[in-house]
Amino acid sequence: MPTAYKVQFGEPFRDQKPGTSGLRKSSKQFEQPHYLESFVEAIFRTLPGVQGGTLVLGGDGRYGNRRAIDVILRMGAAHGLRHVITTIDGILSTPAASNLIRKNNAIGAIILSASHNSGGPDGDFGVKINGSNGGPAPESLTNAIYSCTQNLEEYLIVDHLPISLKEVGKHSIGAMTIEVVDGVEDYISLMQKLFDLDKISSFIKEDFTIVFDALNAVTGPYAKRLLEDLLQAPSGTVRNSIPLEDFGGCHPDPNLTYAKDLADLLLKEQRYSFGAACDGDGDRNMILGRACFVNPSDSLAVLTANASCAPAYSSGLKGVARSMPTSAAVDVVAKQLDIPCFETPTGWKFFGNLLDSDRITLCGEESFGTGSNHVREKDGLWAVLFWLQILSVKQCSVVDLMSQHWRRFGRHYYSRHDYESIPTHIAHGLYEKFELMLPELIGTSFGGSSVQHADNFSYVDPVDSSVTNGQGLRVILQDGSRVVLRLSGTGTQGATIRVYLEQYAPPEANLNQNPQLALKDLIADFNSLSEITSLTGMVKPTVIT
Ligand code: VG1
Ligand code: CO
Repeated sequence: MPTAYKVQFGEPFRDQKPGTSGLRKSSKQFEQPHYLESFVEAIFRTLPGVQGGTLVLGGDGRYGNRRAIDVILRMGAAHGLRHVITTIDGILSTPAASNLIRKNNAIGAIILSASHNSGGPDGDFGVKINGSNGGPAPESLTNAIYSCTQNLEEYLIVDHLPISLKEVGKHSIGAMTIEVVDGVEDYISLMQKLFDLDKISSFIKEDFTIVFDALNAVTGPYAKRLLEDLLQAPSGTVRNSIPLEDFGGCHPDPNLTYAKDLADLLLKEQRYSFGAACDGDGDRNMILGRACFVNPSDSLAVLTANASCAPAYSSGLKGVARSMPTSAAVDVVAKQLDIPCFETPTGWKFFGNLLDSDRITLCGEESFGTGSNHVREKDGLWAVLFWLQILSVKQCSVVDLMSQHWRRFGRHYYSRHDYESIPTHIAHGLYEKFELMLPELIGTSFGGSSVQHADNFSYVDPVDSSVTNGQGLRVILQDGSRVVLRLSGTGTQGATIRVYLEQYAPPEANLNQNPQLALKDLIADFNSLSEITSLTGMVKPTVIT
């Protein structure tokens, strides 16, 4: 039995505050001596059930994944974990990790990923912590982990050579067993339970061509097995399918800017009927049809309206939820279905209580995230299958499904403008200045309507009554349009300002406008009030979605 010993590192690291989704920093920062260890020590001191418990461990394969797995195994053994479940090559998507936690009654997971941020020695690394329900740790836990790091000067570890992750098998470090499982299998069998894959398979064989871009990140092996083996899509359907440490230099963020090759195939060349991509850790999805981009807020609304097409949801939905900046497209559907619709702060952790208490079945975010009660994370490939399932039942194209949807429910024109890598003091200054303006905005004219309500969103969890303040500035207009301003909690360089714009057009209105044109008055009024161009020195956003 290797003996546990303490390593002292002197000054505590004061900057280990988890953001929207775990601790995310540059790979360089994580490579500082003792940096990763300090955060992991805080997790092991704080996460309930470590002594004698089972932990799920893996990541999206980015640079640093393997080293972190070795360190966490050695520290886990020192802290008395009984069992660790990890995967071949340590490759594990975020939704698959959530499933493994739930299947194995684990105390939680440590997921090594900076999600949609770039990877490699010059990119980002991240450590996400999930709890025993399978979902991202709630704020109470991440706050406790952070405060633990503030006084931490030492950590507990054992010496051990790296465990081979090349094949399925069992190993041990002292009393702790390490089970290397195939990270893909359990996830695939979950998908087989939720969807009628035969139906999808026949549909895509009838001249409905599909393409998927894994962006050299974690979903490659999952998508290959699902789409090419099970659905029998032609080989090569899954592009960039091998997870690479630096994602081949690309940004594993499935949007029109960073998944441009895929977007060109569908929108410009119009070579396929359906296209999709997922992010670094497999929890996000982008859905495209021939000449049709599906806005993620609309995607949640479409899944909700057509949920009964999938066997898993054929008996109806308990309710739905969306994050505050996500458009109200799903609200309109929920109203027609007569089911509850909740509005939560940004970040998947806020859906956990609603899912656990069975108040909702589906939920989503504008940031290309959709999911259901099958796990406690957003799930990229699940969304892809769900879309294919609906299309296979309706026997229609993406563009037809979208236009039918808007004709029935109306359309929420929607866009998000991101201003990335802004000096922190400038971004915070702009935010604070706009917050101070909010009370005076009420009653004034804005974007062709007038301001009815303006505040900084605060959330009372309907299940445990916990309160979360300061979740984004909202300006709500008389006609239901909204402008929301938030600062990102996932960036690693300077600050990122996100501006979310939304305007509703009823079923009888013109539903085929370009969103940037439909929203131009809102955009112009926000830009001039916030002085975003002069304050940031940027004439246009870095990314427009
Ligand atoms: C972003 C998104 C948010 C999402 C979060 C984590 O956060 O806006 O909706 O939950 O990323 O996604 P922020 O604070 O940068 O806006 V992921 O794919 O990192 O797990
Ligand atoms: Co992600």
